[in-house]
Amino acid sequence: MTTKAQLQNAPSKNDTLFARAQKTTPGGVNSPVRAFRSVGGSPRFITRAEGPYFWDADDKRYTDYIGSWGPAIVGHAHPAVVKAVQEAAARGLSFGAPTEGEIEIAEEICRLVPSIEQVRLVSSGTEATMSALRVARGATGRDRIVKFEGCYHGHADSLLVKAGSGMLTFGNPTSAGVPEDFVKHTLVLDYNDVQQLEDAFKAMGDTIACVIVEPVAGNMNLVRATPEFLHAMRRLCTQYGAVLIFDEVMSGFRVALGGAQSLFGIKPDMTALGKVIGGGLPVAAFGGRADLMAHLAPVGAVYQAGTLSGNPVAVAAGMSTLKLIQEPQFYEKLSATARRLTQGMQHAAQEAGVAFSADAVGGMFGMYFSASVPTSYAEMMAVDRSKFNAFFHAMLDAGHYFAPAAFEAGFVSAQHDDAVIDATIASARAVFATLG
Ligand code: KE4
Repeated sequence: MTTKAQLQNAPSKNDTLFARAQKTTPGGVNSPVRAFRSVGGSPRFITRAEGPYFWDADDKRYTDYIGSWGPAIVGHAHPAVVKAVQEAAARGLSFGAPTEGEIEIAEEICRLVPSIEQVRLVSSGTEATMSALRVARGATGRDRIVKFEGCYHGHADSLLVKAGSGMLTFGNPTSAGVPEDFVKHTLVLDYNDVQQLEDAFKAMGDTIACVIVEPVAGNMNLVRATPEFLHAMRRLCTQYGAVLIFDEVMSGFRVALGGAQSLFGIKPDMTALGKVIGGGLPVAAFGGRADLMAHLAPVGAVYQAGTLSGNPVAVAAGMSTLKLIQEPQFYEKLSATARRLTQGMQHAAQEAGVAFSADAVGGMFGMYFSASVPTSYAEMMAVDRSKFNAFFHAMLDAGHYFAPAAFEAGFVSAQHDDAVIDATIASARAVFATLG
């Protein structure tokens, strides 16, 4: 008979699974951020999820504020999405041949994002941005690309770059295994720095193939782009014949039905999408002006391909999700939910005298242990990470699962109702009191 004391001292199932996972998979995870390296401790191995919740291997329930890093916008295991996947799977999992479902989702994406005249489906956001870059280079015949410090566009070699030493010097790899040669055409500038962007174009604008940007940054935690920044980017790309790529893998269908581009009223030349358009299964996409997309094989000379691109089961999940997010008031409610959370957290922190701020755009939010909302990468790097880590673990113990890193955004779903949000705020109030 196991005594209570023995039970309390028994290693958690999460710890056992984590130890086992590390024997066969580097870090025990299939994507680094999941390993809790930034916050310490063992990751939670999730066994099931429903609505705003998921449960770990010890059968502990959490309110989930990651939502699979964006895809779970309608809530986990939504009956309509599960049904669509089950019905599609019963018809076969993958054919390696075109299906009508791929036409339907392509038509829906083009209808919802007017800047996209033609679109190609792929299986990850990395593939989407990598392919969009290749189209831009193929269409312009230019090599140079511009990205911004703090923006993440997936792990394609030429995008794993940090800013060079000088302002207009080319980047250095952020990852081992990426040859200097692969990043020598990548210029890394400061997010929201209009002058620097102007200077770069003045210096080398006619050699720039494209600029790629997160129009609402979510990979240095949430940082809003200023309208001036994005409008200058649009003007300069047009003036110098560079392709403007909006990486909306995270912001697409997350901040608004038409993505961040609809909020800013800016028409990029190409857009990368992912996450929400797969509803949790692997669907991503890149698309834009028809004259650019015409460079893609088999029509044009820019090669790109994928065994599971447009997979019928994944497309069924994505299409079902795209239908649900078009329900009346979907984004009004989702934005109100995210705002309820961020405002409630700010009030709770203020009561405790903790330097804390928060922001939300549509259904994504940022929380910062700093007195004001960071507006740049440099300001973001100054937030109090140890306070965040203490907050993260205390909230995790209380059953609220936030991103296990200070520099990640958070996500709510249509199933996070007021009672769910208010329970999180109540827990946060107690945690802030210990941090004050
Ligand atoms: P994937 O290759 O992970 O599907 O997408 C890459 C990507 C591209 N562009 C943006 C704006 C993204 O946010 C991402 C991926 N986002 C991360 C969240 N920080 C995914 C989580 C992870 O890496 O495990």
